[in-house]
Amino acid sequence: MKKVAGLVALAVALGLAGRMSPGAPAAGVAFTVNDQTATESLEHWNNHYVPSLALSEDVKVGKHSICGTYGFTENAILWPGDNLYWDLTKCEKMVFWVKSDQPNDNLRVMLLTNGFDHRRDAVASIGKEWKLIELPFTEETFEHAVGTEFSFAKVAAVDFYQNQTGQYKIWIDGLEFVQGTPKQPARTEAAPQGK
Ligand SMILES: [Ca+2]
Repeated sequence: MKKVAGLVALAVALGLAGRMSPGAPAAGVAFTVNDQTATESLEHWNNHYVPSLALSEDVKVGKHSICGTYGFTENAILWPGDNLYWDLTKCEKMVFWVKSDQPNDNLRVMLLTNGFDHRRDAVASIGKEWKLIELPFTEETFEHAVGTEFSFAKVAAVDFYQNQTGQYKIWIDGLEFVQGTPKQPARTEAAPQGK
């Protein structure tokens, strides 16, 4: 019950409570993040904090990007679904194309395990032209840690957070969690001779 209460608290913190039910992915399976699932529709986005969040035809990949005007501390959240988590230890990095109507040196990309109180942040610097951002899922890249419960194996949301004074129109496209290169199987040791 404690876990359920925590998730409800998380949902409330993220402003997701109104979206928890119809349309959620099949139980236990977080959707795979790629351009088709994450930046061709608003289905998995919570735009509570960026009311203008919408599809745009100003694109880098496919037919649509995700665009909105972000004020200081305003943020848009991509989430895997009710009671679901991404296990990012199975992925190498996240990539996305991004641009803004003016330079912004402090777009934070937050990985949230349990609301804003248990997370890690990376910082992206963006400009007026489309730029490819690659963020390996490592503590070095997501260098800013908050709280004690964060785990790359248990990520309940990815949050794009505008941490700079002003209003910035920001486009995000081609967002993808990239699978790591499979490791070579360990060399089989030669069977010991005799018994
Ligand atoms: Ca797209």
